[in-house]
Amino acid sequence: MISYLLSITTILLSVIMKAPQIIRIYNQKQTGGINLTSLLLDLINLSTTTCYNYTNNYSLMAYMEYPIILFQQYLLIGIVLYYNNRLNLKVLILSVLYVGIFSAFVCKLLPSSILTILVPFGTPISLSSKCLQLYTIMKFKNADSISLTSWFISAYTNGARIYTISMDSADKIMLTNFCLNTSLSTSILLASVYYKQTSAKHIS
Ligand SMILES: *[C@@H]1O[C@H](CO)[C@@H](O)[C@H](O)[C@H]1NC(C)=O
Ligand SMILES: *[C@@H]1O[C@H](CO)[C@@H](O)[C@H](O)[C@H]1NC(C)=O
Ligand SMILES: *[C@@H]1O[C@H](CO)[C@@H](O)[C@H](O)[C@H]1NC(C)=O
Ligand SMILES: CC(=O)N[C@H]1CO[C@H](CO)[C@@H](O)[C@@H]1O
Repeated sequence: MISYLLSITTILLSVIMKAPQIIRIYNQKQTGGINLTSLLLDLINLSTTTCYNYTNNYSLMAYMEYPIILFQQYLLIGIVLYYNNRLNLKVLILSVLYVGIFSAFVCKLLPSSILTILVPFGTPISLSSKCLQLYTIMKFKNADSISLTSWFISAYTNGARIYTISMDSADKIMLTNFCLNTSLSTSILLASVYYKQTSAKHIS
């Protein structure tokens, strides 16, 4: 019963995970505390996962959340580039390159065995993405544009997976992966709460 509730809320929440972050940046018209490299690492992870699932003919319903999160990630990176005035020729060229590679995998012009090699890198990529984000907040002592809701959802969904995995398979590697992910998301959440409060005191 608890497992079932956790699974349902995890799917529902992960589908809207990035939206609060996009809305916050849009409202603030700035990106203080956000690390672009971290967002790009997330993009790589999400793209490989989506492509891999697609080329393996899994039913779309089984991995529906990935393309939805991927779409939000495009919006998020787009809005961050926009408010940093970085929508330039270099970004255009890189986007074309990205779309080309992505389409080549989807159309099976590139062998899906490459994706099979890339998938295990998802874990270190996702962990380094979070480390970079945490490091940026601590270094600049700034979390102004960080969405607490998005990072709460991230901590919650990863935490819920620890519970569901320990209930059904108790796979040690996956448990370690989700424990690390949960601690990093929680650290980012706590660091953001802390630096939002200190910067609020500065202003008043
Ligand atoms: C993101 O992190 C990388 C590596 O630490 C750093 O080089 C880059 O300047 C950071 N970007 C922002 C916007 O802080
Ligand atoms: C997926 O389906 C296509 C066409 O139905 C087939 O050619 C391909 O081998 C399948 N791929 C896998 C990994 O099952
Ligand atoms: C990155 O990939 C790993 C392994 O495939 C996955 O567990 C994790 O949820 C992914 N992270 C994101 C942000 O999608
Ligand atoms: C439904 C399904 O099998 N999804 C898979 C998508 O790809 C990731 C790897 O990145 C697998 O962990 C999922 O099981």
